[in-house]
Order: sequence, then structure tokens, then C-alpha cells
Amino acid sequence: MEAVKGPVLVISTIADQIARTVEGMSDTLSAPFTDPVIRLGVTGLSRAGKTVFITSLVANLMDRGRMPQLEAAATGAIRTAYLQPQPDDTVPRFNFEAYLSQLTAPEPSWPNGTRQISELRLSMRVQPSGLLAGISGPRTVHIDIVDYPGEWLLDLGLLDQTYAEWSEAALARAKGRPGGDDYVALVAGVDPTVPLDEPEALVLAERFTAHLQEAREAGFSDCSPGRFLLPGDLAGSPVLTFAPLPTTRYPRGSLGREFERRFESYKRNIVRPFFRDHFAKIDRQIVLVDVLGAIHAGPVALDDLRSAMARILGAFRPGRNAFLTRIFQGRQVEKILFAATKADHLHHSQHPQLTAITEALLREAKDRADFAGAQTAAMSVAALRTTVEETVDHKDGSLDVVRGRLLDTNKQAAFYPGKLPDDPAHLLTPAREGSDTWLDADYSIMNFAPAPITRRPGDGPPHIRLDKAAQFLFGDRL
Ligand SMILES: Nc1nc2c(ncn2[C@@H]2O[C@H](COP(=O)(O)OP(=O)(O)O)[C@@H](O)[C@H]2O)c(=O)[nH]1
Ligand SMILES: [Mg+2]
Repeated sequence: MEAVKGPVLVISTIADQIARTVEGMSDTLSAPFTDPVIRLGVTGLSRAGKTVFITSLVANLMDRGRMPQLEAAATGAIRTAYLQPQPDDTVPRFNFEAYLSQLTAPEPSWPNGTRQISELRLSMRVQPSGLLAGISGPRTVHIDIVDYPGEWLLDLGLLDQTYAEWSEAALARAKGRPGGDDYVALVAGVDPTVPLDEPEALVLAERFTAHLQEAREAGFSDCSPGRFLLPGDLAGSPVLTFAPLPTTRYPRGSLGREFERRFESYKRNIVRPFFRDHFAKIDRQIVLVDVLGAIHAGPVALDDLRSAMARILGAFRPGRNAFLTRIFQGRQVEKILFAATKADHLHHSQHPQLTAITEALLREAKDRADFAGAQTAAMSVAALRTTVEETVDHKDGSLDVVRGRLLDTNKQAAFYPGKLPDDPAHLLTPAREGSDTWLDADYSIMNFAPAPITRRPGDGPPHIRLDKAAQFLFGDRL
């Protein structure tokens, strides 16, 4: 729980309330006269697959030939779908056209990583079916897709922490992780009570950031504060120039006191505005999770993914946090879909196991809370299918594999990632117990290039279960 700690906090509290109230008012005033809007949040840690997901989803909603499981597409209720200017002028637009042409070029390539929030409005003309079909004409439904880094959700936990609590936890987490021991050793030689020296502060922040980056690259998920990995235009600013230090009483003007102040500033100027201005407006949410990538990185990475997901899910339980309760004002995210991405790395005979592992990863977090009534589901998806399935002869009988073009060599290869267990506990238990390696199996991963696509008219890019995901997320509103 967050305590009211001083005048600054009270002011920002009032600002939060005013922001929500003014907005709430304009919502009510204009609601009956405007078309329905669904704000769909798309999140996931970096490289989870957000950009590819949004690009393929939008392309497949515009050309609906591959969307049989989306009811409104199958029945023909969706007449047309088209892009429109988004409602928020200050949020960067999701660069749909550029990403789609990259993915569907004669020599397709993956889009570059994105490091900030972006938005896209897709509007659909929908002809109501059933009782209303005869009386009412087609109506327009807008889907505002908001792409934001999952790392930013991890930051919610910071709001409940003091600088000392955060420092202690961050130093403990760093131990044994890539670059972490170096940072801990560096800090051991630092006296946080000495007067602040800005070059020294910068070195500490840079070294701590480098450690977070290395850990992320090695497959760790919980690498917060989120803006340290994805700084955008804040790179180098004082609000990101802090790092964990040994806890003690920091005198006035000392390094420790200044880092404490900047930590509070990070919470106030970065974390809170994101939740207030963006997160609190989301109606439906998809959380993309690279479960296969974490399994490949090993038990420690898988357990870290589990705990990061538990913290991310904390953001969807407004009742748990005074700040969230205030900004949500009784609203809630109505549906949350957890999607294991890149399922085209697996033959479909293994998709049920992948989905079961995804469900189990989230179970602990789900059991602790009811998500205040939000409906949740887990699925295995591939936003862009890069492989075809094959069954090949193998020394122990036949083997279900996938075949695709490798990213680094450009060669075609058949690939079998290893047998995922039917019981998710066979992975999650050793992960929780901190095993260094998987005991009875080795899970490999290959990076496939997007395959050149020949599309029939009316078809979007090939995918796995995007239509099912769309049906869950907003099918009920079409
Ligand atoms: N095989 C396959 N790879 C994918 C898929 N989606 C994403 N990827 C891979 O994951 C990388 C990161 O995806 P991206 O959408 O940029 O992730 P973001 O950082 O969450 O936006 C891509 O460059 C691809 O290599 C998919 O559906 N199938
Ligand atoms: Mg992206």
C-alpha cells in the first residue's frame, strides 16, 4: 500500500483525480453520439513479438480470408476495415505500413525493435446480425491499438518501494546474473555518504544499465526499472541517472541522498504518468510472452519469467494498489489474453503443451487474485507463420518437425525443438528450485526468417490462431 508521504504526492494525487474526472465527464457527455471505441493494449517484454503481432493482426483484419475463427469475419458482418487518424495526437503512430511492407517484401525481413509506446486506430463497418439486422444499418466500431513495453508494467512495483527497499532488492537480484556481480563489486567500493559527484553517478548508472541489458539478452525478464532498458528520449537525463546503493543513512548532498531523490522523481515523472495517461484507459489487453525463448534460455530464465509475469499481472488488479484504484475509478480491464508467441517454431501436435506451460506460468499470479472480474485466457499463437509442418522418419519412429529458412544462413532447415512435457511442472519445478540446466531434455531454438508470401486476394499474412485471439479480445463487440 502506498502511504501519503508529503505535499508532492498529494498534489499529484489531485492531478490524477482531475485528469480522470474531466475525462470521465467528456466520456459521458459524448458517449451516446459517438461510435463505440475499444482500446486494445498490446504488451510484452521486448522481443516478445508485439510489433509483428499488431502488424499481422491489422493486415488480417483488413483482409479477412484467414480469420475464420473471428465470428464477425466468418459471417461477413465486418463489411470493411480501414485505418484512420488516431485520437491521441501526442502518441507516436504505430508505423503499420512500413512494418507490413518489410514482412511481405519479396525478400522479407523482421522489423527493427521499437522502444516506446505507439498507437493505431483501425475502424470497421459492421452490419449487426440477429434481431437488429433488419432495423439498423451498419455501424462503425473503432479499435485503438496501443503498443507499450511490458517493462513499463514491471515498474508499477516501484511505487510501493522506498529507495532503500528497491536498492536492497535490486542488488540481491543482480548477484549471479550477467554483469550483476561486477556491479555489486563496483558498489562495494562506493561510499554513498560522500558528496555527489556527477561523473561518478553517471558511471554507476551506466554500469547498472549495462548489467540490466546483459541480463535481458541472456533471457532474464525482470530487468527493471523499465526505462533503463528502453529510455527513448530520456537517455542520459538525471531521472535515469541513479542506481542501487548500499543502504545507510545518507546525509544531505550525498550521492545516496541524490539517488534517493532521483528514484522518487522516476516514480513521479515517469511511472505514474504512464499508468494514468495510458494504462488506465485500456479496455482489453493481450500480454505476449516468449515462453519458448525462456525455456530455451534455461530454468533460471524460466523462473524469472514466472516472477516477472506475476509482477506484470499485479497491474491488472487495481484493488491491490491505492494509486491504481484511484486512476481506474471503478473501471477495469475487461479481458486479458496471455499469448505464447512464435508457436510456428513447434509442430501443432506440441501446441497444447505450450499452452499448458503458459497457463501454469500464470497460475500462481491468477490464483492470488481474481483480476477484479476480468476474463482471462491463455493461447499459443504465431503472428507470422514462418514454417511448414512435416513428419520425418527418425531412429525412434516418426518425428513432428517444422521446416523454414534460417535467419543467419538463409538455408532451409527442418527443426525439432525438443519434447515439451505434458505436465508443466516438469519444467516449472526445476525452474523454481534453481536448477542450472534442464535434466532430461535440451530445448533448442532456431531463428527463422519470414517466408516470402504469395497471398491470394482477400488473404492476410499466414498466422496461427490470430483469429481466435481476436475473437476472444473483441469478437463480442463486433
Ligand atoms: N517465427 C516467428 N518469429 C517471430 C514471430 N513474431 C516475432 N518473432 C521474432 O521475434 C522478434 C521480435 O519481434 P517484435 O515484434 O519486434 O517484438 P517486440 O519487441 O515485442 O515488438 C522478431 O524480430 C522475430 O525474430 C512469429 O510469429 N513467428
Ligand atoms: Mg516492438
